Amino acid sequence: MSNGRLIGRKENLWSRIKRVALTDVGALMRGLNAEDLEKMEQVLIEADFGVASTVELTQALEDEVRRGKLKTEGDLRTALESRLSAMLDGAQNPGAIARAAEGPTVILLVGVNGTGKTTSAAKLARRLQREGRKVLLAAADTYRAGAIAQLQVWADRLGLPCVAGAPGGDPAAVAFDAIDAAVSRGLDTVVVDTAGRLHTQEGLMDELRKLVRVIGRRLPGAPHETLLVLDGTVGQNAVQQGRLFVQAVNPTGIIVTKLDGSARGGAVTALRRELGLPIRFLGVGETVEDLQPFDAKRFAQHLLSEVPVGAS
Ligand SMILES: Nc1nc2c(ncn2[C@@H]2O[C@H](COP(=O)(O)OP(=O)(O)OP(=O)(O)O)[C@@H](O)[C@H]2O)c(=O)[nH]1
Ligand SMILES: [Mg+2]
Repeated sequence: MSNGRLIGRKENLWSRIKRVALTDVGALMRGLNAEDLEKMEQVLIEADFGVASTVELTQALEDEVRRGKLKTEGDLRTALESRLSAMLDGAQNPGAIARAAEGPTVILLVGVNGTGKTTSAAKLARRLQREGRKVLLAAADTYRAGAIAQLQVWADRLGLPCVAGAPGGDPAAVAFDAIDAAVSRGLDTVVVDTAGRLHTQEGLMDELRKLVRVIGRRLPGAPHETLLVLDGTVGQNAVQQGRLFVQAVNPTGIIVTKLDGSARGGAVTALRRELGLPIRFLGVGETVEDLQPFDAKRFAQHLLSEVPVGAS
């Protein structure tokens, strides 16, 4: 890692763009040249935007400069922010969780190990509980030792019922039982936590496909939401992981976690662009309150200024 990058990490994105790519004050008047653009691309790539988003952004800006639309640094910043916001925008109302027309609503959380599925299940349950829904948690990670107990602890804290099977048991059976329990107890929402790791990745995808199939057979139209939980600190790796889940279980949206602390949010743009799914929530800490519905405009502002996402 170069020293420049280390310095860059502490500096906000906009000052980095200015320092690296807009050194020549005449650049905006004469039009951005290949070198300016290359430098801007470099800054965005280093900030985890990914190649596709970076190229799209810089080309759009170059075009606007060429047409004489951006004359000052302020114009450029505003244009970048609004482009980013448009790229990030995905859902009409990212925080609105679907509701089944009939019977319980089933929400599935999927993702690789350690991304924050179980924590996000608890956060989401808390949010839905606050909206007046009657929530039941389902511990369908039967693979990892301790996973069931972890979800049960959250359920106890939130005062919510939790359905779990035996360790090593069939996760589809847990989901099936959870739906039955919700129906018989008159609960309207089932949040299903799943495993992040099995013996193999293909094994995990097969298990998730089966889980979705069984849930759909028990309750036509379910799962009503499948939320893909991705770790915002792992950059392009999250894009790679995400692709597997998109193919296997057709998620309805993304929760990007761990965007508190020092995480840079460029990866969120790459995820939105390359997975083609709406960003629905951001995880911004380890407590049940640390879940924010995604706001594209606000996030674009945060990205440029690099105020921590959790702070308002
Ligand atoms: N800082 C921060 N930590 C988080 C966030 N979400 C989850 N974590 C932490 O990340 C770790 C893993 O979270 P889990 O919810 O257990 O992740 P998981 O995806 O269920 O993991 P597996 O069950 O092993 O697949 C825990 O220490 C969480 O407290 C977040 O938004 N911010
Ligand atoms: Mg878990």
